[in-house]
Amino acid sequence: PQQKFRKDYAPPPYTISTVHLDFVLGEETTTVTSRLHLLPNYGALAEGASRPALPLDGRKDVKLVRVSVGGTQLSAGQYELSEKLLTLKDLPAGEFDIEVVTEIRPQDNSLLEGLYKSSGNFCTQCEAEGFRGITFFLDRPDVMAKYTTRIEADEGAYPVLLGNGNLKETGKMEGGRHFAVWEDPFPKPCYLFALVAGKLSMKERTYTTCSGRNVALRIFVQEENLCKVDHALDSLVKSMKWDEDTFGLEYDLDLFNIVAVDDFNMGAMENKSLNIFNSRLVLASPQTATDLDYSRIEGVVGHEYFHNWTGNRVTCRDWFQLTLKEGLTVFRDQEFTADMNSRPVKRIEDVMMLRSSQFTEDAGPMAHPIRPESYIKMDNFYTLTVYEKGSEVVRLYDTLLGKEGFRKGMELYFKRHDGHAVTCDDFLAAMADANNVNLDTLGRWYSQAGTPHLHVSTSYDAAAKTYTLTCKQHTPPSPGQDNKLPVLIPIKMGLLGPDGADMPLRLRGTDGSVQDLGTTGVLRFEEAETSFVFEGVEVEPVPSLLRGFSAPVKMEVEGQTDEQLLFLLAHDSDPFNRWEAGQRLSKKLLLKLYAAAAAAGGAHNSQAVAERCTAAGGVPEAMVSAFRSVLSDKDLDGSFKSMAVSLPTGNELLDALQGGDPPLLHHVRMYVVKQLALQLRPELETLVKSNDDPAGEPYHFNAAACARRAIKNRCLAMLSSLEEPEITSMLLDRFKAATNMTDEIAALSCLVELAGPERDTALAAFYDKFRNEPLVLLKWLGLQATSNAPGNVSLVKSLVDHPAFNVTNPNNCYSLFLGFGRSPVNFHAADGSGYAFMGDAVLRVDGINHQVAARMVSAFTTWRQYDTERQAMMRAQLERIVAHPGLSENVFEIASKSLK
Ligand code: DPP
Ligand code: ZN
Repeated sequence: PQQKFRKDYAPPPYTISTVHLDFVLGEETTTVTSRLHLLPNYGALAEGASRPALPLDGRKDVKLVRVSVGGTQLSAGQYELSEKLLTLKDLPAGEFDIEVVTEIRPQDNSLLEGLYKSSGNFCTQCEAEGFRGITFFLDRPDVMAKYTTRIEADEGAYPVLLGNGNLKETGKMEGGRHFAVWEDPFPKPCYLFALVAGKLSMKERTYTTCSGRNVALRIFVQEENLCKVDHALDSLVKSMKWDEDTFGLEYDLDLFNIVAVDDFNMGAMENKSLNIFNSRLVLASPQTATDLDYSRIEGVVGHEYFHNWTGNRVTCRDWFQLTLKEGLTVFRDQEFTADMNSRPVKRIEDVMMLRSSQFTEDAGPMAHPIRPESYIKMDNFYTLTVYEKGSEVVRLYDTLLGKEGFRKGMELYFKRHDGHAVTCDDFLAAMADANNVNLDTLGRWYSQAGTPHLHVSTSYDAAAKTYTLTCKQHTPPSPGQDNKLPVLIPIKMGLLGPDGADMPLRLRGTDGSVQDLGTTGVLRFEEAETSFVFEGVEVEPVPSLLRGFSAPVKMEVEGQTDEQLLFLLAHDSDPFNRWEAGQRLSKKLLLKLYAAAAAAGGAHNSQAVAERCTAAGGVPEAMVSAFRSVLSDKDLDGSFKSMAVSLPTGNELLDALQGGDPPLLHHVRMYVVKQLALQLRPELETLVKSNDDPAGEPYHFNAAACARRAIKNRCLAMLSSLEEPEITSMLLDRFKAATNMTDEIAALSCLVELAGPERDTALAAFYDKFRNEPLVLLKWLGLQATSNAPGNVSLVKSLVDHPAFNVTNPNNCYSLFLGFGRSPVNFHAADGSGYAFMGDAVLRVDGINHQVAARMVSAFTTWRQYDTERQAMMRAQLERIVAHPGLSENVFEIASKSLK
C-alpha cells in the first residue's frame, strides 16, 4: 500500500466548474452518467510540452461503460484504466466537457462508502473518498463544483428522492418510474455530495432566520420512527439560532434535510442541505434513549449543522487539513452544548474523554499531529486527535484572544475564504491578523504529535511578598518526531488565599511594570522555561492552575500536597479545578494501592486484591470526608457531584503506569469504590431518595432533570458495588419500575456486573421488552460485551450468533466488539482468549467493511501499555492480522504501524 504525504500537495491539473449527474437506480444495476465541465488549471505550458493528463479516481467495483471527451466517445486504446484510476490523455486545449458512464451495484456494497442500500433504501456516504465508488472523478476536496443531480427510480419502492440543494423538477415516467432533479447553487467538493431514495416518512418544522428567510427543516425516517424525531428537530432549531447569536452565521438555503439510516460507518455526515445520520444519533424517546443519547443527539445535530459554514462554505484544501473543519466544528458544538446545558459539566465530560482516549492515542504507535504528515487510508485519520485535540487547539485561540477576539478572527476567516478550500495556516493567519498578535508558537500544535508535559514549581518570598511560578515544558518523542519545540500554552490560573477566596493577581512584566489580571488570569507560556512573578502577595497562596483545562497538557505541580488538593476541592472558584483536585487525589491513591497490590503478588481475584489494598492503608479518612462534603453540598449540581465522586478511568491510570495489568487495576478501582460506598452509605441512600423523580412526573431532558438522574444513578452504582442481596433486589425492583431508559439502563448496568440470578432475569426481561427496537438492543449487546463479570468472554462469543446481532451493521459491531475491547477483565483475560476472539472478529469483519474492522483492530494498538505476557499475546494477534492474505489497506495501516 502507498503512503500519501502532506508535503507532496500539488494543485489539480484541471478543475471542474459544473457536474451533472444522472442516476438510474435499479435492483440489479444502477447506471450513473456524469457530465463534467473542465477548466485547465496547469498554467502556461513550456514550449513543446503536452497538456497534462487527467487522472480520475475510481474503485474496482465501479464498472466503466463508456467515456467521451468533447462529445466523442473514446475507444479502449484511447484511455488508461486500472483498478483505481481512469487516466485521460491528449485532452483539448482550453475548457471542455467529458461524460463518464458507470455501472455500480449498491445492493452489494457492504463497505458503506459511496452509494449503498440500508434497510431497502438507497443512500450515500462520500467523505472522505467514497465518491470514487460512484463514478470516476477528481475525488479531492480542492475541486469545488456546482452540482445538478437527476435521480430516477421505481416510484412504488422509492417514493422519496432527495439530493443536495433545491428541488428543481419532478416527474412521472413509464413503467411506474419517477424522477427528481436537484440543483445545489453552492460550489462544493464531491465528498459533500449526497443522494437518498427510499420509502421514508417525514416530519417538518419551519425556522425563520435572523434576516427573515423561512427554512423548511425536514427529518426523514422509517414510518415507525416518526414519533422519535422531535428532539432532533428541537436540537436543529437551537443550533441554527445559536450560530446566528454567537457567530452571526445564518443558514443559506430554503431547505435543510436530515435522513436517518441504520447502516452507517460514522456518526453523521454534513452533506450540503442533506445531512445523513446514523439513526442512533437522530431517534429518541424517553423509553428508548438515555440522557446521554439525548445529549449526543443535540451535540451531533449541532455539529453537522455548524459544518455548513465550517466545512462546507469554507472547506479543506486536502485531507491533511481535516482538523481545520473538524477541530473547529467540535469546538463549536462543545460551546453550543455548554451554552444549552451546564458549561462546567460539559467541560469535565470532554476532558475525561480526552484524557482517557486521546492522550492514550497520542502516547502510542498511531500518534500523529492534529494535521497528519502522511496516511495510507484517510479514513484511519478521523481520530480523537484530529477531532478532540483539534478542538482543544481551537480553544487555545479562544482562551488567548477572548470571545470577542475569537469572533473577529472567525469573521476575517470567512471574509477571506468563503467558497474556497483552505489550510490550517489560513485559519491561524486570520486569527492572528484580526487581532494583530503573533501566534507562531501556537502553530506548532499543528505539526507536533504527543501530549506536552507541563511542570510547575512555586516559591513564596514572604519578605518581598512575591509569589513565583516557574513553568517548564517538554513534549515526549513520537513516531517520526524525536525532538519537539516548545508550544504556546495558555495557563489560566488563580491564587487562593487562606479563606479559599481568589486573591488579586498582579503580574510583574519583563520591563518591571505590573499588570493587573483580576482574579483569574491567562499566562502566555511559550518557552522551554519561564518564571512568572506575582507582586503584593500578602500570604502564601494555594495555586489553582490550568483552570477550565486551558491547554491539553499533562501538568505536574511540584510539591503539591494532599492538603492543598483537599483545599482546592473544597474552595476553588473554578468548578473544573475543584473536580480536578478530586481526580488528582484519587489518582494518587489508586496508583499507590495498585503498586502495593502488584508488589504483593498472589491471586488477582477481587477479594485477594482487596486484602492487599487494605493492608496498604486503604482509603484515607480525609478523602472520604472530602467526598462526603461534596455529596452533601446543597449548592452543587447533581451532575457535577456525580463526576466529582467518579474515579479516573482505567485508561487514564494505565497511561501513568508502566506495564499495567488491566484486571488487577480494575479490582483496585472497584475496591476504592466499595470502600467509599461503605463509608458514605447514608449519604448515598439519602441522595437516591431525594433525587428520585416524583411519581408520575414525565421525562424531561434539561440540565436540572439530568442532574437529578445523574447523581441518583451514580449513587446506585456505588451502592451496588457492596454486592448486598438487599441492594441487588432493590436494583432489580428499580429496573422493573423504571419509566425512562436512563433509569432502566442504569439499574441494568449495575446488575450486569453482578454474578447471580438477577443478572439473567434482568437481561432476559430487557430483551423481551425491546426485541423490536434495534437501537435499544445495541445497549443490550454493549452492556454484556463490556461487562467485567468473570468468564464473560464465552457469553460474548455466543452473542455473535444471537438473532439480535447482525455483523454487517456497523452499530452492532461497535456495541459488541468495541464494547468488548473496553472490558479490562475479559478482553484482557490472562489466557489470551479475549485477544483471540477479537483477532478472529477483525478478520471476519474486514471481509465485509474495512472501516469498521480498522476501528476494531485499534483495540490492540495500546499493547505496549501492558505487562509482558499480555504484550506478547496482543502482538501475536497483530502479527497474525498483518499476515492475513487480502487484508484491507485500512486494517493493514493500523496493525502494521502498531507493530513498529
Ligand atoms: N461526518 C463526520 C463529521 O461530521 C465527518 N465529517 O465529523
Ligand atoms: Zn465533523
